[in-house]
Formats: sequence, C-alpha cells, structure tokens
Amino acid sequence: SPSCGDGRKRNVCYYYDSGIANVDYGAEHVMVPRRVAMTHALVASYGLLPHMTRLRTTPATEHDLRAFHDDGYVRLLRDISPDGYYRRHDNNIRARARACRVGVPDEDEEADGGHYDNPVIDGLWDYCLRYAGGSLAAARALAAGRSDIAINWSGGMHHACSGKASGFCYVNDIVLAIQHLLDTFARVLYVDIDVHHGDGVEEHFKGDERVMTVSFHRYDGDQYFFPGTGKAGDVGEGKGKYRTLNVPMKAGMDDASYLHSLFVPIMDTVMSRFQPDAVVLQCGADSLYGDRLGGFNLSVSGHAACVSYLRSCNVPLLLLGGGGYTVNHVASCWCYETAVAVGKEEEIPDDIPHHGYEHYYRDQGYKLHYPVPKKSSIKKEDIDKIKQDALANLRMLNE
Ligand code: VJV
Ligand code: CA
Ligand code: ZN
Repeated sequence: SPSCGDGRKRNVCYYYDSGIANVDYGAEHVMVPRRVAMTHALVASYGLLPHMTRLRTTPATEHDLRAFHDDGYVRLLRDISPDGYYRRHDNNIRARARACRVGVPDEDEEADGGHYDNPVIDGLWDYCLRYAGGSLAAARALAAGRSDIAINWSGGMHHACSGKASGFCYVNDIVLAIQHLLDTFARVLYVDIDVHHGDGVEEHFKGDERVMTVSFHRYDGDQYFFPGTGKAGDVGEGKGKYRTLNVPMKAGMDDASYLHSLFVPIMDTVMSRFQPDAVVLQCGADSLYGDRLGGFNLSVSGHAACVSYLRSCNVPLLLLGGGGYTVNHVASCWCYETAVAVGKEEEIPDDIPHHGYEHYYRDQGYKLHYPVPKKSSIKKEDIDKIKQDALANLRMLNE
C-alpha cells in the first residue's frame, strides 16, 4: 500500500478566482460560494500561497462548455437572467429553463417551500465560466507536466448533465477536465468523496474504458437521499463494464470505518488493477461531521487522509471541491487539504489565525481540527458487506 507523508515535494498549482466569492444562490440557499473565498483567506493566512504556483484566472469559453454540454442548454445558461425569468416573465425562456431544470422546474417544486436547487441567479453564466475555467486551467497544468497536483476548490460540480442542471450544479467542470486530461493521459481515475453520488460524471463515462469512476456516498436504499442512484450493482456497461464502482453507505460513517475498512483497501485494489495515468479527486466536504446536509461523521484529518493517500500514489492529481454546507468546516477542510498537497500539514498550527473571517470559526473553538464523536453506530457486518461487494466488483476488472 502506498506510504503516506513521504516527504517528497510536489509541484502544486492553485486556482482561485475572487469573482466567485460574491455569487449568491439566494438568501437561505444551502450552497454558499463564499466558502471558497473563506478557504482562500485561510490558505493565505497560513502562509501556504508561496508554496504553490497560482494559476492565471481564465474563464472557460462557450466552446469549452460545448465539449460536454448540449448547444441548447449552453445557450440557455448564456441567455437567462433573473430579470427575464422572474421580473419580465419571458414565457419563452421559462419554457426552455423548465426543460433544463433551471429555476422553477415544475409545480411540485413550487410547493416545496419555494426552494429551488438550481435557481436563476445573478451572474449565472459568468459563475459557470469561472468555475469551469478553473478546472480546465488545472487540467492543462497537469497535462503540460507543469504540475504534479492542481487545485480548484470552486469546481467539483458532479451532478450537472449534458442538457440539464441538477443538485446546485449547472456545468459539469469534472467531465470537461477529464475530457481534457484524456488528450494526454491514456487512463484517468475519478474518485468522489462527496457524501452524494457522483451521478453526472458516472453517467457520462460509464461506457468508456479509459475512465474509471469511483464514488463513496450515502445511500439510504428505499429511503431517499439525493440523487437516489449509486448502488453497488451499478458497474458500468459495454467496454466500461466494471470501470464504474459505487460504494454506498448509511449515515453515521466515521473515520475508522470509512478510511481503514473501505477507502484504503478499495483504493489499493483500484490503483493496482486500473493503473491510472492521472487521478481526479472530488473533495466534497459534506461528508464531514456536522454538515448541514450530509450525515457522515468524518473528521477533517479523516477526510484529508483520502487526499494524502492519493498524493502518495505519485500520479498527476487534480483536486476539486464540491459539496459542503457548514461553511467553517468546509474552509477548514480544504485549507488543511491544501497543506497536505504542499506537504505542510504537520507545520500549520491548529489555532485559526486572525484573517478577517475568524468569527466564522467560533463554533469550533477557533481550531482547524474540530472534535467529532468517537464511534459510529454502524455495525461491523454492514461495513464488511459493503467492502466485500466492492472487492467482488473489482475482481471482475481485467478478468
Ligand atoms: O433532494 C433534493 C431535491 C428536492 C427538490 C428541491 N428541494 C429544494 C429539495 C428537495 C428533491 N435536492 C438535494 C440536492 C443536493 C445537491 C448536493 C450537491 C453536491 O453536494 O453533491 C455537489 C455540489 C437537496 N438536498 C437539500 C437541498 N437540496 C436543499 C436545497 C435548498 C434548501 C435546503 C435544502 C434550496 C434552497 C433553500 N434551501 C432556501
Ligand atoms: Ca461521492
Ligand atoms: Zn454533496
């Protein structure tokens, strides 16, 4: 198994676009893009920026998005605005938006307290171009060999489909980045530790032998947890059969069960059987303890151990954000993971420095590593069953 904390330096590239910080999904919406600005402020105040190359801010182009997304959907994202949609009641754009699940999709959701997963927000088009541009710039740095690890915390929007928005995601920057990596790297591994299933990425690559997708997520069976897909039996199809791996888990997963019983043994097998030339890790921080939506019990160091593990594999690594709805936890986690990327995790103090956002960290005692409950309620037999299912699927790979 690859050794962690090997002391070897990595060339780390980092993308941050301050134009994303003020994007607003709506007053009470759970998705808060400011968490990326908070992460950046923490990264800066811990003195991590001089250890990385800052990538030039380059929004994606309409042409870039068309590599995955349908023309009609791209045009909708470009043309829609709250002004036309909400205030001028443009019926044509409302019909197009409904078809693409942007804004008010149907009466069911009108009834859902008037809350929409994918609202028509101010600056929507600009926001999509900026976060997708970050993931593309990061992919370019890896493909050109300018970087060993490239980071875009504003990316990782794994639910977006070719023709529709889903689960707070409008453009699928992950699919775009993987497509770009495939021009240079023969085999790309996608790993998704967001608490939700990485459905949009899986769907696009499920028949593609060059890309293996692995998602760890909460799955409640007949009880619904978004997006409701990702059972162990979904293994891909055609030439991509067994190159889709799903690891469905119940709420309450802790570090020991997640990491030592599942993530490490499963990823050891994936790495030796698939032998990727590049790895993309979606680091959704909604799998942390205390997340507003997630229900898992991972600590910051447990979550970051997944980053540390993949770093130690010494394969070009793209780190992306994703979910994460308790913003102070998210920023603590992604800052610590930035430190892991540059190999400074043992040097940064636990006390949050004064940096302008420190008041957000009061609930966690102004410490980067906040406490989590010791033991999970999940039975050992249940964990073993999940592991055996995953390993059985992996035995079929390359058979
Ligand atoms: O469960 C759902 C879909 C509904 C319909 C829409 N209403 C708002 C919620 C129920 C069936 N959607 C999930 C989407 C989760 C997306 C996760 C994204 C990621 O982390 O994987 C990657 C970035 C869901 N769960 C919770 C909410 N939506 C939610 C949305 C809100 C909200 C509270 C909860 C939207 C607006 C407001 N509050 C004001
Ligand atoms: Ca996941
Ligand atoms: Zn999520």
